[in-house]
This record gives sequence, structure tokens and C-alpha cells, in this order.
Amino acid sequence: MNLFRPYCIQLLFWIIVWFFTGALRAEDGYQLWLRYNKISQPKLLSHYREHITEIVIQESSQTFQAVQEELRKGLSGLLGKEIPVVSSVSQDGAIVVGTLEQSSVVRKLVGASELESVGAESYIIRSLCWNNRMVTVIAANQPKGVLYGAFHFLRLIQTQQPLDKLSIQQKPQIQKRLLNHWDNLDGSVERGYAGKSIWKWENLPGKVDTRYKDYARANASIGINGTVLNNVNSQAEILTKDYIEKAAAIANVLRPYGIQVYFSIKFTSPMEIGGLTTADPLNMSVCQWWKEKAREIYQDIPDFGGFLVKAYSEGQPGPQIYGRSHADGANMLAEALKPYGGTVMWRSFVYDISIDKDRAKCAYLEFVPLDGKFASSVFVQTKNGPIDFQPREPFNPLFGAMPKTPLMMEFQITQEYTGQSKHLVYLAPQWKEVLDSDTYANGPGTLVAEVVDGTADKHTISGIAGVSGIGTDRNWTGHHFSQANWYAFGRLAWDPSLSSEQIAEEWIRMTWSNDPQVINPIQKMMAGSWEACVDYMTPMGLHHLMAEGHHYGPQPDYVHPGRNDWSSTYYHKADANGIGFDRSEKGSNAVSQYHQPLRQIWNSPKTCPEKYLLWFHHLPWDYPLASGITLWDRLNMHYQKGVNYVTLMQKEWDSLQGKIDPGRFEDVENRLEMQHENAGEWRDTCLKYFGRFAETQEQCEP
Ligand code: GCW
Repeated sequence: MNLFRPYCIQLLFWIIVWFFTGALRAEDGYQLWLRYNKISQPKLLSHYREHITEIVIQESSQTFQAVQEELRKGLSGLLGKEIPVVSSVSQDGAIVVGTLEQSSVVRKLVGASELESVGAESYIIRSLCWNNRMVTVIAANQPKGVLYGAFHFLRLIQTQQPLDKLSIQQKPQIQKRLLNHWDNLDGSVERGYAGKSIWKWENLPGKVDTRYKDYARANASIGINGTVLNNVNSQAEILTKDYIEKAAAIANVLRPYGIQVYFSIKFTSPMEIGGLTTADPLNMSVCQWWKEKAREIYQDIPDFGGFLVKAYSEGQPGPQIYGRSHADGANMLAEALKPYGGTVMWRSFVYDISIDKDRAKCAYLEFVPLDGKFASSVFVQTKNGPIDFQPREPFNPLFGAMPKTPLMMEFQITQEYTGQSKHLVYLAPQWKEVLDSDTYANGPGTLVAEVVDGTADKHTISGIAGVSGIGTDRNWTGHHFSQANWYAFGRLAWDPSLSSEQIAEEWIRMTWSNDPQVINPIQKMMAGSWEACVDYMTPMGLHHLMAEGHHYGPQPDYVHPGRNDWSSTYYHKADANGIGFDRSEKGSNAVSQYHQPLRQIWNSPKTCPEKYLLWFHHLPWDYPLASGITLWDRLNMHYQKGVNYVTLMQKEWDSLQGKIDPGRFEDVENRLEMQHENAGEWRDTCLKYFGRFAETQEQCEP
């Protein structure tokens, strides 16, 4: 007996250790921001337990099953006890969830007029006193709105907000909020850094991966309502019967979560899989083929969203082969989808430099003349900047130049040019900079966000797309912090006026911890991480200095053997006389594609903001900046500043040891170390290369 005693004490000791460190047990990031860990502060917990005692649901559609499942899972996790689902209010703390049409309780609590004006995806969450009972109602016109409301309600608890006196009304600012997967049918992902494609085409339709449902939950929780399953560098096979059936199986999982599926299509599909000899959009048999194809798709996927098209760009075929325009191609597809309400998203990512030697000008020159020629269900999907998802670009001048065409914004969530899954770079500030830019299209105060949400030009459709960074990695995105970019994309798509700080705080609280000692350092890390990346990669308006092909590290000396505009030297134009791309009136005159006063401000190096200086100007190395510092010295400062910030992020992160679960802590720690090393490489390689010119330059005439 005595011999046994020390073991018991030891066991007890370990049980106590296990209990108190329970919250820090290794996590792998799979749950994303939907962790639903039990609230640990007793006071808060009793507040929530008081306000949540039962879930009142009277509906049973698939979406309502999803709502019920999520609320049960979320609330039982957060509150640490089962919350019963009932069909009528029986006590204080009832959470009444439903639509006006189907739920008699909702009808009693909410006036029809309140919901009438808000639209299909909107919802209200309100604290009420009813029959002397304290209740919370989550109500909407459509089940989908209720689902969004339920996720919002869970978020309130996850971020530890009080639940009394709730009065929330939400409505998405942008209608189509899509992820674009650049996933190939062989399971690889173009510009994917988080493993393989999550779509297991070889197992579909028979075997449906359980991950699809978690994908749907995560997306619905941030309001994403559509997903393009395959790469814009498309393969015709996606339109074969087999693949339509496979996609239908995915669509069945996503549907209850309000997510429609879309395909990227290859323009020559009628020839490749349809046996036709042409893909000319004005040819009757081609039009007929697409109509038939649309019919076939909608038979299997009744809520199919539509087609995304990369045409006549980077080797993809397009209507131009037949002497037809982008509008001819897009309208033919729109006609085929019309009976079913499908949408066409025609990309403006084209740069035929026979049109203009400055790649940044090409899309504008091709697309602006087509404004007004697209069918009403066609979006022109446009990247945020005029080149290609660079760490920083001025906004794409197409925003504000095609008032008769709804422009769908395309952001890149996957970090092709921003350190891939090795660098911690929070991209919301980049997207905000673009969305908040004034195009001056209808006079001062016509923001890019307003062009995108349709209000600037009174469009009835609006859309935004993010190129997905999702893969089969256990944590979905490779870097744990890349999850923040997925999250932020969804939140900004819902409401572009949210601040990047606000979004970061929500995400941190849900993904890491509600402890201010964790929130503050992570906020700090994220806040400056994008600017740091710009600094150590491409400061002051530089762009496309990345290594050829993989686009990860620096290669400022790269010269493409065949295409000038695929060379780094084409973009920075460094020589003994200076550095930068002259896009002023004296140069390519790309400034003329912007409205006044931007055109004028950006045209002069004196007034052009430093962040765009070398985007618009070629300047001598000793060009004196307003601060009195020379351009070359300033460039050096930026590169160093970027690297310093990574050191700061490392310090902040190290301060969190013991406050973050060890699995995720170490993973991020290791990646920060890599980032630091690589940021240093960027600085050293670029400064060494530019220094060859800068430090031999003859001095400017005073
Ligand atoms: O950024 C470039 C990428 C290509 C991509 C292309 C595009 C899908 O390097 O990989 O192709 O843009 O957006 O079409």
C-alpha cells in the first residue's frame, strides 16, 4: 500500500498539470476560426449561460439542419453544456432562430416590415422581452440569412461580446462573394502552397470527403456564397459528363451552406470535347453546343453559378482567334446560361504587348472600348492592380473607366508574390488600400469599393473574388496566419468598410485567444506585416523583381530570353541613370488612364506618393526626396526597415511562448525564422544588384 502511494501522488500531480494546461494542448489549425473552446472566465460564462438556455427552431430544411448543427456544436463547446433544441419558447434565454415565413415565433417577435427591405441574405439579431421572457431572436427572410445570423451570433460569443441589448442588422454590400480555386483536375494547385487540391476528383462522385463540409462551414461563417472549383487555366474535361457529376456531388454538400459552384471553362471546349471544328462564338453550332452544355449542367446542378473565363491570355484560347471580341465571347456564354440565371465572369487579365509596350496599359486599352457591349449578366473580373498581384500596386485603372459594366474585383488570397506559405503577411491592409482608393470617376469620393459594390454606377449585380489559398494541409492554408487572409477576404467581401484592424482582432480572438496579452502582440505583428513585405521585396513602387517561374525569392537581374515583359529588368529599368518605370506623360503615359486629379498628382515625381514613385517614374539614384534624403539612401532604408519588422514580429511571437498551444507556436516560430532569413536575402540581393548602378552613377547637375 505504502509503495503504491508515491505513484498515486505522481499521477495526481500529472492530472492537475494536464487540467491546467488543457487549453494549451497542441492544436493543428484544422478548426480555423471555428474552435468553440469553452469560455474560461466564470463571470462571462455565467452571463452566456444566463442568456442562452434553449434554441427555438421550427424549420427543417437542409440549411436549417446546418444552422441547428452549428449552433449546437458552437454553443455546447463555448458554454460547456448541451443546449436543447425546442420548438417553442419555454424559458428566459431562448434563442429564437427562423424565417419570417416559416416560423410563427419569429413572426410574433419581428415585424414583417423590418425584414422586407433587407433582402435575401440579410438578418437581424435582437434582444427582446416577450411574455416576460428574455429572448434573443435571429431572423431573416431566407434560411441562408438565418445561417449567416447564426454564425454572427456565435462570433459574438467567441469574441466575448455581451449578449444583452443586442440590436444588429446586417446586409452584404456585395452580392457575389466568391473563392476562385486555381485547382487542376490532376489534384495540383497552381500557385497553391498548402498541399494538394481539396477536391478529390478521382474519388468523386462516389466518395465525398468529409472536409468539404468543413470547407462549407468555414466559408459560410464569413459570408462566402460561391466557389469556382477549377483553375482559370482550364481544361475542357471539366465540362464532360463525368466531371459534371463529380461537381454535383460537391455542390450537394455546399448547397445547405448557401454556396454555389462555378466552373472555369476553356473557350475551345466545343472543339476539344464536343467534336466541333470551331469555337467561334458567332457560329450557330458553337452557340448551340454551349446551350446544350448549360442545360446538361443545370440538370445535375440546379443552382449552378456560372462560368469564369480566362480568354486570350497566357496561352489560353479566346474569341480573338476568330477575330471576335471579348464581348462576343462573353455574350455568347451569357446567352447559354440565361435560362437558368447563371453568370459569366470574364477576366480582364490580358496583356498583349503588341497593343502597348507598357503591360500596365494593355487591359484598359482592350476593355474600355467594350464598355456597354457586354450582356447584363456578364461581369468583367479585374485584378486589383494593373500588373499582377504584386505586393503593392496602384489600383487598376479599369475601376472607374467602365461605368456600364459591372466589374468584379479579383484579389489574391494565396500569397504567390507575398512570401507564399513561408511569410506572415496579413493582406487585409493591401485590399483596404485598393478598396478605399478614390477613382474620381464621378467626381471626388468615387471609391473603388463603390465601383465594386455597384453603387457608383447603379448596377444591379456586384461581385468580388479571391484566389483561394486552400489546400490539403491539415491547417488548410500552410501558414497558420494565411488563414487570416481567407477570413479577411470573406469579411471584406461582406462589408468593404470594415477596418483591417477590426477584422484582425476578430480573427485573433477566435483563432488564438481572447487574452489581451495574446491579442496585442499578434495585432502588432499583423498590422505592419504587409508594409514590411513591400519594404523588403519591392519598396517605393518597384514591382515584379521575383524569381522567374516560382515567384518566391528575388531575381532583379532576370532577363527572359523571349519576352521582355517577363523580365525583372523590364519593370525596374535600373541603369546608371536611375531606376523605375516611366509611366508619366513623358514615358508610357499610363497615368492618362486615371481620372484627374490622380493623373496630375501621379504624373510628377514631386507630388507622386513615395509608395508609387518608381511605378510611375524613372529617377536618378541621387534624386532628392522631399525629406532631403536621396532616392538610393531611401531605398536602402526601406529594405532594412522591412527586415527589421520581421525581427520585431519574431520578438512579439516569442513573447507568446506558453500562452499559445505548442504545436501552432512552434510552427509559426519556424516560419518566422525562414521569413527573416529570406527577407534578408531580398534586401541583400536587391541592394547588391541596384548598388552596381547606384554607386557608380555620376552626380546629377545641381
Ligand atoms: O499571377 C499570374 C500567375 C499565373 C496565373 C495568372 C492568372 C492562373 O503567375 O499562375 O494563372 O496570373 O491570373 O491568370
